[in-house]
Amino acid sequence: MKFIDLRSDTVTEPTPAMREAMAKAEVGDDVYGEDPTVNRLQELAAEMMGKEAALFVPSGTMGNLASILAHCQRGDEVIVGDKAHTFLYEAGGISALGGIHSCQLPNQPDGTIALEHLQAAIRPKDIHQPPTRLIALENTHNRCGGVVLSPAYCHKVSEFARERGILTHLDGARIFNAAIALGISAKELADPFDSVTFCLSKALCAPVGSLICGSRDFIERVRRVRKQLGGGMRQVGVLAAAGIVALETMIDRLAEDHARAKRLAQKLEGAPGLKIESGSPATNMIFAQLESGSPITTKKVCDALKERGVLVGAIEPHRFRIVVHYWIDDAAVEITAQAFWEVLKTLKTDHGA
Ligand code: TLP
Repeated sequence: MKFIDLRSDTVTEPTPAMREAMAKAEVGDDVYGEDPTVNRLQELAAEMMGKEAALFVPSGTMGNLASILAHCQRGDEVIVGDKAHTFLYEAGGISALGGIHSCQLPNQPDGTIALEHLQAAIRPKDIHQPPTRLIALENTHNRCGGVVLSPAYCHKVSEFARERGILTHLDGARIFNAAIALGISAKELADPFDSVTFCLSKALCAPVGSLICGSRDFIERVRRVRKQLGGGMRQVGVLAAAGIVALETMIDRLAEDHARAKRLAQKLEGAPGLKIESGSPATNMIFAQLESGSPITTKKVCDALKERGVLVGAIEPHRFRIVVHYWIDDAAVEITAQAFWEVLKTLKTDHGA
């Protein structure tokens, strides 16, 4: 059975154009810096983010990890949101591998961290305390609903950080979704930050890879960290070739995913016991909730949806994440909405509600 898979945009498979580019890619040994396709991808990425240089890494997780390790020494502190991917879903890599202390500040529902919280968290010069070295933000913010951080807010945070000699990093795994939603370039969103990572293997459909972008000096340090982590790859132009297709052809069409996500949310509106979160979807992710305390859980709904060929994310007992991407067409939107209504009606009847 071929599923309609809305668990994540990470499930996207490469397009035929990507597979063709991969088959034809010119390659070399990238640890020697001699893979022409990787070099081309890195130049393109740096240019699109308005940074001096870029480095290809196998995943978004390694992109954030290597960036934070290159910015911080052991015992330094990085400020992250308490709903940040780096904090929740990266297996504690920065502490386990880098001895880096994290300070988690509350993410507001709009994905920001309040400036007054940042202000209160900056460490004084005191040998008892880990020095605040870095502030990391996320755009779009996944766990906060795929919401978009504005360039104005990001500039405020980066000015605040710069005045205090603190560096800034952006987890821009889905920076192009944010840019398309705002109708501005990714460069404008990357501009406030010392470093940015973004992913090729989410909504852009490439099979593997992320780029870290920043100053030439920073990228040289990151290259060394990538080697330490075992992420130095050899004839990796076969993967970079798909990344080039992603950057050249897959960005503008993200608007279609956002429009389909809106349409699907509208169709789900009013389904028994289901509430679409306010403001959702901001980009390609719909977040929806069942009444808390209800015996109908997301797990039960997901199991029943699966039998109808639809997969969605049960990210909490009563909270769904439904992610629209390239492989979700209009027919898939219809089928998903219909399956949701049927399953929720049936479960409601079964539970005598
Ligand atoms: N996120 C995945 C899961 O890990 C939750 C998903 O399905 O959304 N930053 C952000 C904001 C992300 O959402 C992700 C992946 C990453 C980094 C890590 O990327 P990968 O999976 O390439 O290591």
